[in-house]
Amino acid sequence: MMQTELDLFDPGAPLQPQWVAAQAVVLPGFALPQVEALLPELRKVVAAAPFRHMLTPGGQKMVVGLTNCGELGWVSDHRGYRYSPFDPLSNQPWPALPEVLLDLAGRAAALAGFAGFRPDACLVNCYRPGNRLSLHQDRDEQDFSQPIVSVSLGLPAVFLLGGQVRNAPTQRIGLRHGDVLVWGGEDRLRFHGVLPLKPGAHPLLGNLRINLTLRKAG
Ligand code: MD3
Ligand code: FE
Repeated sequence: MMQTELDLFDPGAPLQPQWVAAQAVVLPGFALPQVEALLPELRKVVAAAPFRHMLTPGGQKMVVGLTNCGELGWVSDHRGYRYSPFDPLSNQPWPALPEVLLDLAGRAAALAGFAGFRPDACLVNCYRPGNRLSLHQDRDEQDFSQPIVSVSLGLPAVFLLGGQVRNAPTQRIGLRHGDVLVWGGEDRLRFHGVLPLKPGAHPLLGNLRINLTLRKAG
C-alpha cells in the first residue's frame, strides 16, 4: 500500500544474470542502453553487405538471412562452412565491427568470467516469422577456449540449448529484444538452435528478429 507510488519507478523484470549452464549466462536487457547507438551502425553494415540466403554444402538455401561484419565473416557454400575476410557478394572486406558492439561484447564476456574477449567476427542473422535454426554446433572457429557472445534484437524467440551430443535433451530459453548471451568453456560446443519465430510486430524492427553472434574466429 505505502509503496504504490514508488512502484512507478520499478524497473520491472529483474535484470539479474541467469546462468542456464555452468558457463552459459543470459544477461536480460544488457544491450538495451546501446540499442539506439547500435541500430544505425547495423543499418550501415547491411547497406554495405546485404542479408543473403547462403547455400548449405548440401545445396539447400538457408531460410535465415545472413551477413557479417568484422575482419572475418562466416560463409557457407557448396564447398562447406568457413570464415572468410571477404564478402563473396562484393569480393570486398566485410564492414568493420562497430565499436559500440565490440565494447558491448567485451563487457558482457567479462561479466561472465571471460576477461579480454576481442571478437574478430560478427555474424548477423535475420529471422522472419516461421524461420527456424536447426540444432547445430558452432565449430568453425580456431580456438574453442574463446567464448561466444550473442545479442538478440527485435521479435522474441525461443532458443534451444542442448547438450554435447545431438540427441541430448534440450532446454528452452526465451530471448527478448536487448538480451545478451555468453557461452564458453565446457558449454562452448553444446548443440543449440532456434524454434520457428512467431509472427509479431516489434516497435523498432517490425516483423524481424536480428541476432548478432560475436566470435573470435581466427
Ligand atoms: C550456445 N545463432 O548463428 S545465438 C548461430 O539466435 C546461432 O541466431 C542463434 O546459433 C541465433 O550459430 C543462437 C546464441 C548461441 C551461439 C552459439 C552457441 C548460443 C550457443 C554455442 C554453444 C552453445
Ligand atoms: Fe550457432
